This record gives sequence, C-alpha cells and structure tokens, in this order.
Amino acid sequence: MFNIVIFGAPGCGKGTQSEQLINQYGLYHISTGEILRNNIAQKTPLGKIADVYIKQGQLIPDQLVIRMLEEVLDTTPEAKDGVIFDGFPRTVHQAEILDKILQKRGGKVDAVVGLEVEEQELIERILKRGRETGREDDNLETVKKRLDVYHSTTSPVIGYYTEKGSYQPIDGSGSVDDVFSQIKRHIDSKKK
Ligand code: B4P
Repeated sequence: MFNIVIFGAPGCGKGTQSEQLINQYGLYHISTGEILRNNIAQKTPLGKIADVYIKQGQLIPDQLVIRMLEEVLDTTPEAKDGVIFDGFPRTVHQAEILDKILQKRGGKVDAVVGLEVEEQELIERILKRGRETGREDDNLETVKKRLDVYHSTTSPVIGYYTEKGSYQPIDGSGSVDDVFSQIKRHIDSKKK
C-alpha cells in the first residue's frame, strides 16, 4: 500500500498531476472536488449542500467531506493498494482524520507533494479554465475567496506534514511534464 497526498492552492495543478500519477503508478485516485461536483450534477442531498458552499468559494464542512471519503474507501476494493488523495486534506482536522482512517486500514500517508505556484499564475489558470469549461466556481470573485480560504484554513496543513517530515514542496510553475518529473523523482525516492 502506498498513499500519496497531492496538496496545494486552487489551480496549482492537483488534478492535472494526479492524472500523470495514475498513469505512472496505477494507484486509485480520489478527488474530493470531483466527487462533490458529481454529487451536484446528480442533485443528491450532499450535492445540494455542496453547491451552496462551492459557489461561495467556501470549504464543505469537515464532517460531510470525511463521511464521503470514508464511504468511497469502504466501497472501493481497488483503494486497498493505495490512493492518490487529490484535494484532501484541506484542513488540519481532515489531515488528522486521514491519518486515523489509514491507520485503521494498516496504512499511512507515505508522501505529501505540495505544488507551489505564485498567486497571479493561479488566478490566470483558473480564469482560463472557467472560460474553457464554464466551471461555476472558476470566476474572479469566487477564486479570490477560495485563495483567502486556502491561506487561512488549508495552508496550516503544510505545518502539520512538515512536522512529520513528510511534506515535499515542488515548484509547480513549469510545464506539466517538468512538474511531473520533479514529483516522480520524489515518489520514486520514497518507494525505495
Ligand atoms: P478541487 O476540484 O480540488 O479544485 P481546485 O483546487 O481548483 O483544482 P486543482 O488544483 O486540481 O487544479 P487543476 O489541476 O485542475 O476543489 C473544488 C472545490 O471543492 C473547493 O473549492 C471546495 O469548495 C470543495 N472541496 C474539495 N475538496 C474539499 C475538502 N477536502 N474539504 C472541503 N471542501 C472541499 O488545474 C487548474 C488549471 O490549471 C487547469 O485548467 C489546468 O489545465 C491548468 N494547469 C495545471 N497545471 C498547469 C501547468 N503546469 N501549467 C499551466 N497550466 C496548468
């Protein structure tokens, strides 16, 4: 079992690099943002709640996201060999719970990859995606809110993993391939 957390501000490339990781290592991928967007599209009870928070650039309450994650892990046999956690944890509480969830399953967080990208570049990437895909939370007002929430609530997760010696900062500003080769080097060194 090998578990990777891919971490960073909105638009840093978590989803993009997760795709490369799936191709390279064949691990199961859990994107909490993607699951929430599917719930919104299907108008499930969780989706109806999530829609309100996501439109405002806010995080979905911890207990809802944690329950959703546990349900995926409980019902997905492929996740037993290891998971790429994309967009989770986003609070220190989620990080603590993830440790407990994995411990119960005989595993741990084996690598934390932190994609670092300057704020102006993050905004430009997200606005471009908004123009191309029409994703509702990819507009300037919501992006600014999402970045505020990242700084106040999500970035302390860096300290949590740094203390444990598992946080690896990666320069996320280069091309998708450049960024991935840095990530791959780190993961391969951890897998040895
Ligand atoms: P997410 O879906 O996780 O959204 P994100 O942070 O915006 O995306 P990501 O960093 O994956 O960016 P991407 O690779 O696509 O979350 C959405 C919302 O769901 C959150 O705001 C929150 O409300 C809620 N949520 C999710 N998880 C939660 C949790 N655990 N707790 C509470 N709430 C939660 O890249 C962005 C763009 O940049 C793309 O268009 C891509 O093509 C481009 N790009 C990527 N890499 C590039 C590169 N190297 N160069 C140039 N462009 C690049």
